[in-house]
Amino acid sequence: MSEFKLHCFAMSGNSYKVALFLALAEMDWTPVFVDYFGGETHQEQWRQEVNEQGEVPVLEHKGARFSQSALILDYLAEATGKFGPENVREEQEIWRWMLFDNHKFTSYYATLRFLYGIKKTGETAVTQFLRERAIAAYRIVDDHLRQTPFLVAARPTIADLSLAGYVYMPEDTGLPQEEFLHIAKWKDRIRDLPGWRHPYDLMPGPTSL
Ligand SMILES: N[C@@H](CCC(=O)N[C@@H](CS)C(=O)NCC(=O)O)C(=O)O
Repeated sequence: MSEFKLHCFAMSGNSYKVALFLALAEMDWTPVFVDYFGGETHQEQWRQEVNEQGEVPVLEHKGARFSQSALILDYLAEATGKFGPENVREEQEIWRWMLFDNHKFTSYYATLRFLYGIKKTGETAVTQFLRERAIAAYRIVDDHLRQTPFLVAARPTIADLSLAGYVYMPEDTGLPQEEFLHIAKWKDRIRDLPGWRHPYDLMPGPTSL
């Protein structure tokens, strides 16, 4: 039996943050497919047995269950000694970027992708609003990456893995990707890390609706 189990599905960028950690760190892990589009995370039994918050990713390790990707990444860094901070200042910076990611960088982009790129709602006031917010967050990250190869250090940390959740997803979201040159180079640097794999190759389940 694998040391780690990750409840996830291919199109979940939040799950990819954790799957990417496990792949890059060469951990012994197994994905457990969650039928999100079939409503599994809304089922009472799933919520009771897996996550009362109704979300993936959920990581199982040594009989305990963890949810919230940032917390899981922090747990994994601590448990494995990989991709974590080397001092308190770095730890603070990692959390500053992971919180920004959860509130803005991933959050607006993932919701835009879900509506515009996956459900194909077409352009609406909501997608316009989400795109504006996503672009504002992307500009901040792009500007930051002008000065540094990875978000908080010269090496990749869990902050990079958190923000990388959705950046390799192929769906068109109408974001002007050509504007974000430093994000593009950062994506290449992460893609070049040994063990990197695309989300759709790492996690099970459909890759379109
Ligand atoms: N802040 C959470 C977000 C997790 C999240 O939104 N997961 C999505 C899949 S990518 C989900 O399970 N959503 C369930 C729902 O909204 O009903 C994290 O980083 O783990």
